[in-house]
Amino acid sequence: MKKKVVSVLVAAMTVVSLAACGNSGSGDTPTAADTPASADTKTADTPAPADTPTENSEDTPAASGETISVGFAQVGHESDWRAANTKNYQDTFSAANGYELSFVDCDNDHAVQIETVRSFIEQELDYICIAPIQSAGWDTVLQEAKDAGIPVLIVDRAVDADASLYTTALGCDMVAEGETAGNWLAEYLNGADANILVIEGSVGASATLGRTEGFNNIVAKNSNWKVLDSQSGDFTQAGGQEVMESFIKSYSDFNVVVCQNDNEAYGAMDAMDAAGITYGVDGDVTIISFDATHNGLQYTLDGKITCNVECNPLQAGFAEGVIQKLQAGEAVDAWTLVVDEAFVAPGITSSYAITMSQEVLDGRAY
Ligand code: GZL
Ligand code: ZN
Repeated sequence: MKKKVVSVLVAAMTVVSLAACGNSGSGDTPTAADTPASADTKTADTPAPADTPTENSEDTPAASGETISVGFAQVGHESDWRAANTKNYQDTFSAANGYELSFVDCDNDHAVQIETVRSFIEQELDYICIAPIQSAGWDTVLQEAKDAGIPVLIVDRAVDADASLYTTALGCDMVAEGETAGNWLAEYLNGADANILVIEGSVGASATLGRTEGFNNIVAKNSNWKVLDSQSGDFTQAGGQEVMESFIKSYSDFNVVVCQNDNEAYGAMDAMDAAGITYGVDGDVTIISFDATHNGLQYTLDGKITCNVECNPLQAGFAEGVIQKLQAGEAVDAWTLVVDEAFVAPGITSSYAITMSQEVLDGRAY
C-alpha cells in the first residue's frame, strides 16, 4: 500500500513543481548531451568516499533484496551544477541499486520544498534528503521528520537549524570557496587596485551566504579593493545577464566581476559582449566564477573566465554511504566535507588553483 501511495503522491508533487516551473525556468539548463557522466566515472578531484560501497559490493540493498525508499527534495533546475547533481542522485539511487527514489524538483520555491518534505513524512519513506533552497525556516518540518523517526540528510547546502534536528549534513565549504577566490585575486592582482562587482547566488542560500562571507573576508584585508555593488542573479544565466546589464548602466570603472556560479558568468559575459566590454586574461575585466562545471572550465581554458572555484556536484555517493551505514546500524559522521579545487586560465600559475589545460578538462567527471 505504501508503495502505491508513494507513486501517486510524487506524481502530484511533480505536477505541482512542473506547473510552477512555467514562470521560473532558467531556460538555460543544458541539453541531455551536456549532462555529466554518471557517478561511476571518478577523477582525482572527485574522491571515492571511503564509506561508500562499490556498485557490486555485497552490501548494496539490491544484493540484500530489500528496497530502500529515499525522498529527495531538490532545489530546482536553475543551473548546470544542479543538473549534474540531480543526475548523480538519480544514477545512484536507482531501482537497479535497490532504491525507490521519490525525486521532487522544488523549483527554487521554499514553500514547495517544505510541503514536499511533509509529503515524504506522510509516505513514511525510509530516508529523506534535502538540498535546502534557503537556510532559514527548517526547524518545524525537521522536528516533524524527527518525531516520525525518519533520518534526514541535509545535502549540498546548509540549514540554520540545530544539528540535533537532522541525522547528517554533507556538502562543500562555501566560506572556504569564497576565501579561495579572494586569495587567488590578491595573488593575481599583486597589489593592484580592484573595483569589484559581485553577482550573488539565490537570496538566502548557504552557497550565496558562504561565498559572499568568504570573499568579503579577503576584501577586508585589501584596503585598495572596493566592492562597488553586490546583487543576486539567482544562480541563473538570465539572472546573471540582467544584473550585469544593470551594473553596466551604473558603473564604468570596474575591473573585476565575481559570479557566484557558472551560469551567472555566462549571462554576465553576454551582457559585457553586448556593451563592448572586454574580459578575460586579455581583457579589461577579470571574471571569477564558481562551480567549475564542464562549460565553465571550457571558458576558463579559453581564458574568458580567469579563475573558477569548484564545488563538486557529484555528492550522491556520500549520501548513499551514510544510508548504507544507517542500514547497517552503524554511527555516521555529523558532517561530510565534499572537497573541491580551483582552476585558473592557461599561462597563470597560482598556489591556490590548478592551471587549466585540455588534459585537465578531459579528465573531469562532469
Ligand atoms: C553549490 C550549489 C549552488 C551552485 C549553483 O553547492 O548549491 O547551487 O553553486 C547551484 O550552480 O544553483
Ligand atoms: Zn522552473
